[in-house]
Amino acid sequence: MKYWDEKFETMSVDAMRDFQFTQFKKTVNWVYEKIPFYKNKLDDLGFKPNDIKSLGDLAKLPFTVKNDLRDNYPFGLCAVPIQDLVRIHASSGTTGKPITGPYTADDLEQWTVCMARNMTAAGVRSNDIIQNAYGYGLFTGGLGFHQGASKIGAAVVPTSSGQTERQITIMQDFKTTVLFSTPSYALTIAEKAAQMGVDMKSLPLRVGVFGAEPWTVEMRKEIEERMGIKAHEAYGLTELGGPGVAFDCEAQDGYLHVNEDHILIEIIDPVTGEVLPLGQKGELVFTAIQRQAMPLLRYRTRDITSIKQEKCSCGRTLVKMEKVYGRSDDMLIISGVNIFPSQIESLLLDQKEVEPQYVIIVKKKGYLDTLEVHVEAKPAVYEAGAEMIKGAEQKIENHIKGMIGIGIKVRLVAPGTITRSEGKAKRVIDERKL
Ligand code: DLL
Repeated sequence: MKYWDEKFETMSVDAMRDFQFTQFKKTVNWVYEKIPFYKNKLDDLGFKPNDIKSLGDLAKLPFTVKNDLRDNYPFGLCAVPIQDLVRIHASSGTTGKPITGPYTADDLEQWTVCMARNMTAAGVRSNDIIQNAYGYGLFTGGLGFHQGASKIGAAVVPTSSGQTERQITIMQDFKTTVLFSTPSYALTIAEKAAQMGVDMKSLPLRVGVFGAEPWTVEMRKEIEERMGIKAHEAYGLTELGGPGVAFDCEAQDGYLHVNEDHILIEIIDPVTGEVLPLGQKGELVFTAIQRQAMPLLRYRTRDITSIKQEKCSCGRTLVKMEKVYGRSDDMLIISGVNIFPSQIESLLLDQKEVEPQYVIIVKKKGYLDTLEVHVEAKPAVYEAGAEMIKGAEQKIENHIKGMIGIGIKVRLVAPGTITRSEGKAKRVIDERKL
């Protein structure tokens, strides 16, 4: 079976728009009736739910931003009484109050179906043994993937993240065929296996579904190579119910299918808020059209991407969004040039002298912001001594300068000295804020 939900995954664009319109109208009525925050916002605009005549009216609605969720913590944006909730997740974020993700039983079922689509597209089947190394707990990764895997009838091993040696032992003993984790933790597992003398390529593991943080195509290839697997992707966020928002398919063309029967997608100019045309990069904005507990209108994710609408070689018609390489908050501006940490990752990963373990340090020198990249040297390079290291640093600095036009200091550090990730990797240390 190639699709989990053939009807929705391969629906004609016209039929999808009709379906979305019905759901969209229902949702706006629902939030207007049930959530005073939205009623007030729409009243302020003089907009009534019955004014909605087409999907184009979406652009007339107000945005919802992260601070709206924080200001209404914990249940101010909840459309149902607490007794109707069956689950509450939360994301800690980096600053301020956490963000809550409440679910009714129906929300939970829909989320599970979206996860089953994601896994089916990645080639996961009911006879697989899945090691789920996303963190279980408030984070949506652990339970979201668990539910999807149970739905398709596979055997889930709920290892959660961490205890990396044990992950590898279990992988050998249980003959795990599928791994779920963040990409950075997958790399940590591959490295630990090598240290333990385990050849991952000889294990039955064949597929990984990775996400929850930006990772480049180069990183995907690195993981595929080290583990001898096909690495697929999951994208999502707590505010929209967790993973299951978008997923890649066999085409692996750097784009992810969006579950657009559940979520309307727009790309806006992050400064003006104007909706951008297909193909143009901007901030991703989502409207949930099937959720009961917390259906957000025009939620600004801060993730930067673009969208394209074309039938995919996999047969799915679901709109595609480009892989997210970063959030607007993570963008660094150095000498007037905008850079995402993931661009640096791409440039480092094709350098043979270094390992894919790096951290970017942002400093202030006088009035200027500067970047320093610390990347682990391959053991042979490190052992060859100072001259070899200096030469490699110089070469990588030139490579980066040639590609993005700015001077970045590169330091090769000793193998094993950069903190390994067990969840979302911390790639940037901003010393300006220390
Ligand atoms: O990270 C949900 C998730 C769990 C997605 C497991 C995939 C797999 P949050 O902790 O709320 O939720 O973080 C959401 O993480 O806005 C993006 O900035 C980033 N993110 C998530 N998936 C990807 C991805 C989960 N595939 C935030 N590529 C989002 C790039 C991603 N960034």
